[in-house]
This record gives sequence, C-alpha cells and structure tokens, in this order.
Amino acid sequence: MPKPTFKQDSFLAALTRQWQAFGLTSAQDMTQHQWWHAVSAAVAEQLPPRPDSGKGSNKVKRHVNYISMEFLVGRLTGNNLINLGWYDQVAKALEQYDINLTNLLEEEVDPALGNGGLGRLAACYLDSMASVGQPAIGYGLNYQYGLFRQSFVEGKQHEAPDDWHRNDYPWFRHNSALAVDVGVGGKIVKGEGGKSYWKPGFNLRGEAWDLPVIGYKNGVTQPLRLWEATHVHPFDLEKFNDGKFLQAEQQGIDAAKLTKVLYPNDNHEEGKRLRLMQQYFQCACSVADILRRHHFLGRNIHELPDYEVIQLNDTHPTIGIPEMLRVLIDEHQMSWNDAWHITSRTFAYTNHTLMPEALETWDERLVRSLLPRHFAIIKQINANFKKLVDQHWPGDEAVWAKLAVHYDKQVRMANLCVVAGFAVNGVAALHSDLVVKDLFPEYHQLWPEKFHNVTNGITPRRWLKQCNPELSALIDETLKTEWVTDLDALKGLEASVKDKKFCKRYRQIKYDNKVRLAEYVKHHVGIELNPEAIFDVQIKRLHEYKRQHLNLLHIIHLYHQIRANPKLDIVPRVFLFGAKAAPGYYLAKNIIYAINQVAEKINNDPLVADRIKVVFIPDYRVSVAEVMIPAADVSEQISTAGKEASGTGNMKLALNGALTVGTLDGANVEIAEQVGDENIFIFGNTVDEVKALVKKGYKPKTWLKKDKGLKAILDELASGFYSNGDKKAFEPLLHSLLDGGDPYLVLADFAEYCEAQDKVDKLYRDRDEWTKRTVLNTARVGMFSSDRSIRDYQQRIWQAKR
Ligand code: 26Q
Repeated sequence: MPKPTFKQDSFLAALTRQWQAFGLTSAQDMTQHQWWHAVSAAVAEQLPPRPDSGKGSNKVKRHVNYISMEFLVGRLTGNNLINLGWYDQVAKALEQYDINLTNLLEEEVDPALGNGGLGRLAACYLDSMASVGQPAIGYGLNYQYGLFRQSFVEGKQHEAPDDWHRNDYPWFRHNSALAVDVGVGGKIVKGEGGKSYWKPGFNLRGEAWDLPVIGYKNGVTQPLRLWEATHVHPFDLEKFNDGKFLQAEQQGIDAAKLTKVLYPNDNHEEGKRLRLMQQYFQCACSVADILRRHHFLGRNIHELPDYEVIQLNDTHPTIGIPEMLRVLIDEHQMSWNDAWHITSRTFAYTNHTLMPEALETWDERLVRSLLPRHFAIIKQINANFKKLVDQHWPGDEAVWAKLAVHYDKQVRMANLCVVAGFAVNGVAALHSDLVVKDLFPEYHQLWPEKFHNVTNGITPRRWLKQCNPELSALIDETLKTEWVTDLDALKGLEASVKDKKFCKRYRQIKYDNKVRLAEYVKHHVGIELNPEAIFDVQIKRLHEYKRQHLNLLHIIHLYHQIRANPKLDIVPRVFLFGAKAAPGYYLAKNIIYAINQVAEKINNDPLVADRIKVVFIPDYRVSVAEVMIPAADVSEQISTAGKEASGTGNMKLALNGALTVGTLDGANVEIAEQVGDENIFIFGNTVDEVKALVKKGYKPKTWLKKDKGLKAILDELASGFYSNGDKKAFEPLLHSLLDGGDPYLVLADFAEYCEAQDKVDKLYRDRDEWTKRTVLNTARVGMFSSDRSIRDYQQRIWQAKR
C-alpha cells in the first residue's frame, strides 16, 4: 500500500468546517483546546472511510484478533501524525495561523484505558501489527472513565475519576451498523426435541467505537474496536412497564454502568460480578464481530481457524472460549466435536504473571447465575479433559486437583485457556521458562508443543522517534537508514562510541531532555532540579514485588551517610518516582506515603545541600512517561527475581540511554545479554537463590542483625522522624518487612543493591565512560522493538504450521 499523501487543501477545508461547527466566525477565535480538537478531527477525516483490518492482504494468511480488557494507547494526535508521515506538513500548515503544533499536542487528555504494562503492551502491539503488515483488529472496551487520576494530599494518594471525554474524542468513529446484542442471566430451558437452550434474562447492546491504528508510513489503517454498553431499547416504555428494565436493575445490571470504569487493579485479581460482566460483554461482542466478518468475506465456518486467530491478552477475555463454543453449538447447530475442533484451533493465550493472587478464578455460583449456558459448557470441557488426565495419571487426585478447569466450586481461567487454546506463551525468556517449570509442568508434559516464548517489545515510533526527537534526529544523521522500522540497525551506532563529536551531542541531548523534565517538575510539583545531577528513575505501578521500598531504603541509607559525614562526596542525585497504587491496596499506598514523607524531610534539610532530591511525580501516565524516559540516567528495575514477568519500561529506558540497575528478573535478563555485563548494574538474589532462601525459611530479622545500618533505617522510619512524630505512620510497610516476613526479600537484597548504587556513583564521575555505556545501551537494545515481537508471534504462533 502506498504511503498516504497529505492534501493540504482538503485538510484546511476540514479545519474550516471544524471551527464553523464550534459556531465561531474565524479560526483565530478557537481556544487552544479547540485547535487541538479541530486539527485532530481534520486529520482523522483524511483517513480512509473504513479501516481495512487487513482484508485483501494475502502475504500472511491468518488475521489476528487481539482481545484485551485494556489498551493504554496514550495520546493519539502526535503519534498518528508521525505514523502518517504528515507531522511536518501539518506543523507548516498551522504556522500561517501562528499555531505551534508541538504545544497543541499537550492539549490532549491521555486516553488511559489501561493500568500499566499489559495495557501498554497491547497498544504497542497494535502499532507494530499495522506497521509490519500483520492484518489485525484490537478488541476492547470503551470505558467512560480510564485509570483514576492521582494527586497527593499531605503525601497520601488521592484518587479522582478520569473523565477523558470519550463522547467528544475526535479520533473515534462510531460504527452503528456493527452494534451487537448480548444476552445475560436467565436460565436454560428445554426446547423442542429435548434440546436445551439458553433463555437470557435480558439483553444489552454493544456499540462499536473505532480508533484508527496507523501503520508507520505504509498506508495501513486498522481498527481498535472498543465496545460501549447501552440498553437495547433506551426509550421503549412498553418494555420498561413490562418490568424488563426493572428486572435488569434487580439483577444489578445496568448497561450504562458496564463500561463506565476501568478496574484499577494491576497484577491482582478481583472477583467482582461487574468485572465478569465486563469480560463477558466484551467477548460476546468481539466473537460476534469476528464471526460476522468471517461470513461477510464468504468463508465457511469450518475454516475459521485457517483465517482467524484470537489472541487473549492474559486470562481476562477467557470467557470468549465458551462463548465461541456456545455460538457454534447453539446458533450454528454444530456438534460438540466440530465446535471444539474449531475453537481449540483458534484461541491462543498470553500469560503475564506467575503470582497466585493474580491468577483469575471465578466462583461457580457467579458464573452460573450470570452465564448458565457458559457454565454448562465449561463443565463439559472439564469432564472431557478429565478423561485425558485419567489416562495419563490414573487415579491421581492431586494432579487432577491442579489441572482441573472447574474444581472446588471455582472456575480457573488460566487452566481453561491452556486446555482449550492451541498456544500458550510467556512474555520473556525467563518467565516463559517458569511458566513451564513452575506453573504448568503437567500441561507441558501433555502438550509440549503448545508452549512458547515471545519476549515483549515496545514500539520505537512512540518510545524513541516521538518522545525523543533530538536523539532520533542524531540517529538519522548518523545511520542514514530507516531504523524506525528496523531497530536492529541501531547496532550501527556502536562504532560512534569512539566519535567524540557524536558522544558530545548524545550527552547534550540527554542534558536537554533533563532540562525539559526539570521544567515539568518545577511547573507541576514546584521542586527545582539540577540537571547536572544523576536522574534516577523508577516508573511503574506501585506493587510490593516491584520494590519501590527497596529504593526508598537506599535513599535513607544515603541520607544517613550524609548525616554521619556532612562532607560526604557523592554525585548529586535526583530520585524520581512515578506510580499509581490500586485504590484498595493499602500497603502500596503506605509506601507512596513513606516516599513522600522522606522526600519532604530530605529535600528540606540544609545539611543535604541538594546532594539528594526525592520527587514523586503525581499522576504518572503515558504522556508523563514520554517526558521522564528520555531524561533518565538510571533505570530502576529491582523486582524480586521471578516476580516481574517481563517489564517493558526497562526496554524504553535502555533504548533512551539510561543504565539499568536491576535484578535478574523478567526481560532484564535479556537486556543484560544484549548490552553486555559492563553496561548494566545487576545485583541481588537470582530466581534459584530466592527459592532456596524461602525454602530454608527466610527470616528478615537475621538480615537486620547482620546490618546495623539497615536496622537504623527501619528504626528511624518507626520513630516518627519522617511523620511529625506519628510512630504508626508507616506501620503497614514496616510490618510487611519484619513480622510480615518480608515476602519480597527486600532486606535480603538490600546490601547488594547499595553496592550497585555505589558503582553507579563511581561510574558517573567518568563522564566519557558513562556516555559510552549509555550509547551502547541505545545501540544494543534493537531486539526489544515490538516489531520483532510481532514477527515472533507470527512465526511461532499465528502463522506456524499446524
Ligand atoms: C484482573 C481481575 C480483575 C481486575 C483486574 C485484573 C487485572 C488487571 C490488570 C490483573 C492484571 C492486570 C495487569 C497486569 C500487568 O500489567 N502485567 C504486566 O504485563 C506486562 C506486559 O507483559 C509485563 O511486562 C509485566 O511484567 C507484567 O507485570
């Protein structure tokens, strides 16, 4: 497909229609926000009338349906302009109105339809599928409120609803012809001929709202289809009087509520009725849409797996599996065997966590009451599978207790995915290994060929070209190749580490990006930062396993060193945090509070004299990441080994020239392999060492006896020193580290972490050496492009010989 050409005349005409629609008499009368809206809508109008979702492409056979409860797309206008290749032309066209495009883009409210890594990964993958020519459609929910907005009130997290004004978002296209009706509740009744069928209690309607996913300069536009729940007949008074609406209300289902808000949990399961409803609604709409498209293209239903693959982003859309079986059996009158044959060749599952508390299970009563027919299908799957397990492990109840899909009155979504899908993959080499060895060893014995690794990736369009335009320009000049679609080409920069002029410019760009972040912090937090200091960044959801508190303990350790030796010679360092805690995650919120309180003390202690600064940037989100990542010198990736499935922030930071301080966890392992041991600071217990420590009966207090400094840190936190005398302020945190057993081995890794941080300080003093290593990071992390991940999915899963 040819690169789309920008037609200035039709763009300007569209722009005119925009301000006219605002009821204004000239473009000049628009506010800055109206300008953003008008420009975005005018560009959106230039896109093809119906995104093609890969129809007609014959290079690859199977079309991908990427189903995810989250798509953390971030701001679209700037990104779409870059991918269209129209950025400069639009900027130029706006100059005649004295409008600066870059400033305008700041007007966009981030569409925050995701929590963190999993949602952002889905967005990167859509970008890459469009860019590498993998026909695909993303299916998700059109939440009215995205992830909550965070502010700090006296150091404590405060949440507010995130109204991103979906009804007025210029990139949306409402596709009313694609609406789907979805039944819920009700019961199974016997029909003619003894065949039983499902009579839903009531119906909901799914309205299709499409966002365009634009391939990088290749003319491809594919849809991200987000479903919004509405009532089937909003104004049907007769039905209302019939009691049908009341019936719906009685069962607690109100269509308007269904897609109101994104669940704010990350790596934690929440077995709520509304969540299951969201999952089912999204899957039912998506499965119906996939089948409609398949029929529309004139294909036979039995050929579905030859043309379509449904990739499940974690277990959240698992209910799509029994839904597919139900539609094939009940609506297409298919036999169980035929329906199973089709379904089990269509679905593939990506696992994003090993942590037991994050593995989804549903109470059978809930499933039965909301989805009686699906529950019956799940029981059938379970019964059939039991026969296979009995053959392999005759009479072994312990194995069945592990492998069953339905057991102990619970439906286990991960097991359902493995049993009913044709592929299972982890998201980094280490993680995929543990998926096989620790999570699903018996399944692996049954079906070794189902298991794969696809290491995560990030799109270089947003995470280098867009967020770091200066570095991108330097790379353009140096390599003179289209590295944006071939990130391995960055290898070519290795030769430049010897080029003094190149290194000087690379370093200057980092400095300028730090100045830009310092301005952001000054404006939004009111703290002045010294761009000469090391910018040490930890940005990710707040979770115990990610160990923001390990970072905090080291900060206090430095503070103690300064107090013990006021002349201490350390490189000035700014510790920057960005993280949201799930609103119900008490301990995570306490960690935020602790960091803010310690920050307050340290930042205002004249003795510290700006050698350390601690800044917790509120409301961390994609657009904030775009400012922080290019400015980072140090990337904190310090999870307990074995707990972080992959991480993707680690990749973004390394690509933009931050050196990683990290454990051998998730994709850090592969980053270390790529950049080389001398260009990364690895510390801490390995997965095997963690297991051994736990097996031995890990006792955090023994670490305190060995390390008086560490004890002093915890004692001071408990003393009220950081909390205006309130000795209980950090009790949840301290309890978890001590009597709580320190489940994430913070104390066990503390000493080595401090050593690693010491090495950072030493290396940073040699500015040439530091720069060399950061350049090598940029040069060597090309494999973490999500284009490579997508090609891996194609080769190993989607287009693999079956
Ligand atoms: C589940 C049930 C009910 C409500 C919410 C949830 C829920 C929501 C989001 C559970 C988990 C998530 C998100 C998980 C996540 O972001 N995992 C991260 O995925 C990244 C992409 O693969 C990895 O890089 C990270 O390591 C992993 O933590």
